[in-house]
Amino acid sequence: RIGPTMPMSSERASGPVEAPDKTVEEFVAAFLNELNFGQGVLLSRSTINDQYLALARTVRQYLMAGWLETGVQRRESGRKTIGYLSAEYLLGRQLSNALLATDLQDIADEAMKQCGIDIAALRAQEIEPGLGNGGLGRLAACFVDSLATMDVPCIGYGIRYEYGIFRQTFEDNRQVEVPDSWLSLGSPWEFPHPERQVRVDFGGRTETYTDDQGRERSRWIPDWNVLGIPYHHMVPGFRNGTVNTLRLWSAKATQAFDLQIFNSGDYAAAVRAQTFAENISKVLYPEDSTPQGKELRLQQQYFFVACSLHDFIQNTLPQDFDLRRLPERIIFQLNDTHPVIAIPELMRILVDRKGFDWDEAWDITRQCFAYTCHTLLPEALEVWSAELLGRLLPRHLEIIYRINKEFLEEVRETFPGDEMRIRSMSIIAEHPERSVRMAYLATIGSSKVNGVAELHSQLLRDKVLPEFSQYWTEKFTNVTNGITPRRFVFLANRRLSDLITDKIGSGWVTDLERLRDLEPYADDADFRAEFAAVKQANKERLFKVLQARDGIELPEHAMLDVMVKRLHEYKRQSLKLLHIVSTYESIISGRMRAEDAVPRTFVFGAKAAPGYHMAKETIFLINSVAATINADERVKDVLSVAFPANYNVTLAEKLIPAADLSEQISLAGKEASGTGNMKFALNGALTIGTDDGANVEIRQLVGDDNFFLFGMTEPEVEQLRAEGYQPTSYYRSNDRLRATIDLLAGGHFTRGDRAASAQVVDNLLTQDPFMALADFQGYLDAQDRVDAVYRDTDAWTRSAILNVARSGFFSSDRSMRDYLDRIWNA
Ligand code: CRA
Repeated sequence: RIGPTMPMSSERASGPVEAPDKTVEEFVAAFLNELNFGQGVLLSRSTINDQYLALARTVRQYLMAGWLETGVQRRESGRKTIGYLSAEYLLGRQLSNALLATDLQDIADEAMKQCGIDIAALRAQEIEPGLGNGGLGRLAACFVDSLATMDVPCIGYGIRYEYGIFRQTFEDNRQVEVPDSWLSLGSPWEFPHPERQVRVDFGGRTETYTDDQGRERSRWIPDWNVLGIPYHHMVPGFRNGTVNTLRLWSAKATQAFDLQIFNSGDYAAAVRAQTFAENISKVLYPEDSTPQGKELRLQQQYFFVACSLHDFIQNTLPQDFDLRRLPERIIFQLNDTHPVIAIPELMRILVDRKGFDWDEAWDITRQCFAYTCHTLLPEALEVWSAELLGRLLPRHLEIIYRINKEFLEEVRETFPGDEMRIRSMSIIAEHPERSVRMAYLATIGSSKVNGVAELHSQLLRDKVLPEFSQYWTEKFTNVTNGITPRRFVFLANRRLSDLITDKIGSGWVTDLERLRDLEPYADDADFRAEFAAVKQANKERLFKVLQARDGIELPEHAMLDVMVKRLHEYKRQSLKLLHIVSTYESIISGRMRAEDAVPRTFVFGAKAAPGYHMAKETIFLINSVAATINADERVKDVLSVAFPANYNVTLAEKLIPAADLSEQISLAGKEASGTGNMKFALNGALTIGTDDGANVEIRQLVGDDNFFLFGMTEPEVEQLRAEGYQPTSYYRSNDRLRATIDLLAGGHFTRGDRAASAQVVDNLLTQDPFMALADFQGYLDAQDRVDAVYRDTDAWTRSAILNVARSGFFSSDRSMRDYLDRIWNA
């Protein structure tokens, strides 16, 4: 308690915050307390949702002391903070992760049993926060997990979307999107802090004036604004007492808003104005690597970045902090270009608000940012029209122009007369309209730029930003992505975890390279039998989930061949489909006897961006093929195809541990990294894949014998494209390909309706932008090698064990160490 003689300087003066004891009795008491006093219900009258909320709040109690203590330490220590700026965090369910982090799983199980509650039903009650599209958003969630586990100061900044990634349903085999109202039953994991609201300005104009020292300056006269309300989430480290913070911003209308724009005294208009403001954090754009350049999206980006910078500078740093030392205290990591408007925003704060000279402000700013590029697709590199940027953020556009002017003058000094080069390095593009290349702004305004796998970083230097990587060799680096072993092995695959821990101890959970110690067990027949039994048990668990969730029935004994990721042409779900149809065609045409085939179950999981036509046609075709094959007695129990709707983190946790074969078959040079590939390898699936993204590193580590490689290399792809790629030549010269495509085109899977499959088929035959037909034969040959190894159970299991033992490199803890060493200097 704060006593009269106690110094007020220590934040601990308000008394210790203690967690309940880690006993079943205390847990039950805390739970009933939350149920009665938090939810206001009696156990006998409580619903599952009441119980879920009370359980979540009980677990929260065990994290609270650590959270508050971590906050005190962070403020007192003066250590550099990682400000992770990300428009997406694909968190997955929180309850199981919190129970895992606090080591309360068994106690909670027993406590719920004593209350007569089935804890599985409570776990199932949680709607996962799907505040991301795919890899990039899930990566952010893995990174904050690792930083907390490593006790590194980090604040994750992002947007509290009211609606996350849509829920996918299928109607007549077609994708139908349903809004994801994940907050509708209340989220026990967030802590709103309306008192820490931040005002964010938009629109208006700039004007020049002369300051009291006679300097010409510019200022922004905005014409509307919104409030950002922070919602804090705990990010618990793994059993280390550290709890970092994720701070997600929600938009709220200001009073001034309706007064300024709609000051007619019109009540309905005022309410409309409120809706307009609050739309900013309403919904996640469901586009994975294909931004549409929508105005609302730019509003979202500036909104969360402005809130976050303000929060750190005004509320997190000590009062009167000398901002010249800002780089000692923060590094903002830009998760792709989405938050890059932070660079001119920091310049605006320093120059317009804090009175810094331009040069000094620029020097500070560049040290405070680092940029990660996550793509190679040209259409994924964000470019904002200057007209739009100038209308929404006129002062920022002015700052960008000046950054560009000064940068180009610098380049001109190094390369006098090389106007071609200078134009190609300009942040401003002039065609087809004047626009701002956000990746260039990010590169110029950051201390470091990295790609997300070795091959990707190489191609980033050579193909995407070649002039910049020549100009600043040292600025460019690589950090290969990683995944958290806590969620994706320990939590998702308890059986495998127990088996591993039994042999090598539990240190691997926070030091994944220790999995190497499993290598000798690959040659141990007893261990192989146990390992295979774990895989089989995981399959049975998955089949129960799919049966309950989707009504899908699958055969018990078949190779489980899984392709889960966003639906995109470059990822080539259509190539997977060609393989399935080709196998099916071989059997029904009598070329192969069903008894001679290795029984396989193919599982797809994939959402398509709602506006991505070809992706949606592909989903339709996969579903149509699945329905036909599953109903065909000739291939019963030999071929099955499952496409459960709404693939998400929750389903991934069940699917990945059950998989035998991991499909990573993008066209070489297109997948920046992939992270699903790592999750599968660590759970003992073998990969069939191209030489692309992190597959390259997976194969190097697990060894050629334990990886099924096929397809063109990136240089071969480039060469073929240069020669003039003609998909029809493959169709004409390859009998199996022709038979496959003919069956697909002939209406066999679409009740005779040839038109229904025509768009995907014609696209493959006439354009095939991602060269599925060129890699078809290589893929089939690799699948034959898969079958051959799978027939030899011992050889297969041995390879699977070696995949686990040799994939420790792909822990996101290692990624974080690389960022700390190569980028953050922290
Ligand atoms: N779509 C890449 O395509 C990569 C992740 C995370 C992606 C993946 O290959 O594993 O990022 N790119 O680095 C992206 O979102 C904007 O670009 C992805 O998730």
